[in-house]
Amino acid sequence: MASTYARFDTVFLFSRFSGAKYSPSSLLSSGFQLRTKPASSRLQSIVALSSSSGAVVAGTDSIEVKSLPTKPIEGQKTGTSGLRKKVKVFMEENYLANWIQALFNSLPLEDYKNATLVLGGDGRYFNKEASQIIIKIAAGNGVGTILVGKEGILSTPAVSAVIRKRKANGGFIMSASHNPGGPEYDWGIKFNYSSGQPAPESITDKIYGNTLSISEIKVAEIPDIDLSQVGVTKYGSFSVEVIDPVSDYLELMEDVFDFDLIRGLLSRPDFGFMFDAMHAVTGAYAKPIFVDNLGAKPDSISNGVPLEDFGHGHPDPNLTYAKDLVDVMYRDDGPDFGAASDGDGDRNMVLGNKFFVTPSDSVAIIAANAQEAIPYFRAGPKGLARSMPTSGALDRVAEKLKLPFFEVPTGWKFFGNLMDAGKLSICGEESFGTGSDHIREKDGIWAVLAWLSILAHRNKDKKAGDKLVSVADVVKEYWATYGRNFFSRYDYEECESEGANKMIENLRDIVSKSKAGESYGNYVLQFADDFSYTDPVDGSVVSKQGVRFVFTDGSRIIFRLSGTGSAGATVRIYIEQFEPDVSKHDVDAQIALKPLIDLALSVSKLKDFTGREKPTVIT
Ligand code: VG1
Ligand code: CO
Repeated sequence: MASTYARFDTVFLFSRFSGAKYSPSSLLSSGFQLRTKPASSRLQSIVALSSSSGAVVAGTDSIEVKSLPTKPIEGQKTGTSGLRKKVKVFMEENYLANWIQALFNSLPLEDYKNATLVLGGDGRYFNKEASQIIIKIAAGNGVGTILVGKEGILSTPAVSAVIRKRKANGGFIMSASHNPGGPEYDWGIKFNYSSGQPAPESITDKIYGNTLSISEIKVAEIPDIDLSQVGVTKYGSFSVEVIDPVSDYLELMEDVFDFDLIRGLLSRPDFGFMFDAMHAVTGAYAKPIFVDNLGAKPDSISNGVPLEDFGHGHPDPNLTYAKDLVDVMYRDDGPDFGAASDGDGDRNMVLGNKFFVTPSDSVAIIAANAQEAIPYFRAGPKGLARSMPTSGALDRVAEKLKLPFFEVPTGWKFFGNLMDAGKLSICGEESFGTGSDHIREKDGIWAVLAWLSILAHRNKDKKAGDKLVSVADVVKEYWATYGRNFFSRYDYEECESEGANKMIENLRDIVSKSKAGESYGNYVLQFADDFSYTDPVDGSVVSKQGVRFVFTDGSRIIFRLSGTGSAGATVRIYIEQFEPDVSKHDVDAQIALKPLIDLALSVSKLKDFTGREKPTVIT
């Protein structure tokens, strides 16, 4: 039997707009069987109050916290970025609740007791129900305040920004990011810490450990919170504040960038702009930021309404899944600048007219231009960093600008410590992730504003009729200065796990026997290893982060298994080759890299192990 115990005296406060909508508390019909007081008995005790933030009604009552018995559930180990599974799995009895309770069981008491936590997500299917579950368990564990985005909406970068601005102790992000959403697809949850950064492995390992021993869930018996209006709802010392998802984030962007400079570019009749929100969370941000604040035309935002299933789309901004945008950008009369973002708004793809900017080049170009084009970097970046598989373009910028440089494993959580220690300003991943220490997540809209700043800066003295400096001009000038790092990634999605694991095991075996100086076709091996990383700030070590073959001319082939999929195994192969000769910079990357790609396929015996003839996505 579940035991019930009263917590504290409770004051009810709820928005004037939503007061009549209370329903008895229910977590999930399939999940919890809570005995709740009838709503009417609660409503009788409500006494009207008023508050400046729109919260207007209060009364006293006592919150009841119920201890629900539960059993451990296998497989709740977080991957590269939080826990991701099919939504049907998360909807199974206590699946989400167990993980949330395990999280509270893993945190030091002072990190959540009477503390403030943030909650938001990308608007995907199941977020609304999940919000209520998380709020009730947070209240049940003694959290003081939950700040939640209206309708449960907050982009991943916005969660990070809100945590930092409001000095919250952490936050939950309800998103499976670039994975598709809807009843048949994916759901995910991630926890970020007080600096706004994704929880480090020391915490996620603890959470996983606790999911294997959990026996009770503490749930506050409070009604579902109305998330449709900004305002405060209070139960005793627990309160839920529904916040506007955009304003804190927009304020931060105004601090980082010169909005007047960008407005000057976006309002030019000779500059065409297009942003594809892919029916994902940046739909909520694009119009207020690009149109209302920066003067872009309303029709420059496409797929701008966030939908629970992303309009049946795959909200991954790459050449395959953002095809609508790519088609428009490759028209002769297409816009001069185009960009897209992913499910939760942390990724970005940048295009010029008939020109794709690889993410590895993008971060290098932003870093090379940051000081002159972006006010936040006026004093120059403190340091630069990239994930291991990301091309070495950024390394060359760091060298030229004489900046500290770091190579970390895949996943944004590895950048945060360096930023907190003041060693890192700008960083990126080849997987369409770019960002800086303005927050502790990669940031899609930030990257778009960074590119617009560079273009605006380069074109600020151009008169009507002058030819504008284009995206392609900026990239080619960069290649001419630094050389070009040809880069491509092949993804083989949802392979059978067994074959994929065996392939990686075989590669590890090859690596362990390899010797410098060995020939691989026309390439000579410099070294091969399975990447491991020691955090320069806290000394923590992670290993097995990707098998890499590095050749004497700087070329690399790298193999990893994805840590964000929800079914089977996704194999990623990363291929890179440096070309200093300007006359060879215009070659198509797939042609330039063909010998290395063939080498990667033959060394790994990918076809034999996985049965796959072709990748599902090439970027
Ligand atoms: C992928 C990317 C990685 C990124 C991660 C989260 O991980 O490769 O660079 O940080 O997704 O991005 P993996 O393990 O599948 O390769 V997001 O936008 O999905 O939070
Ligand atoms: Co994402």
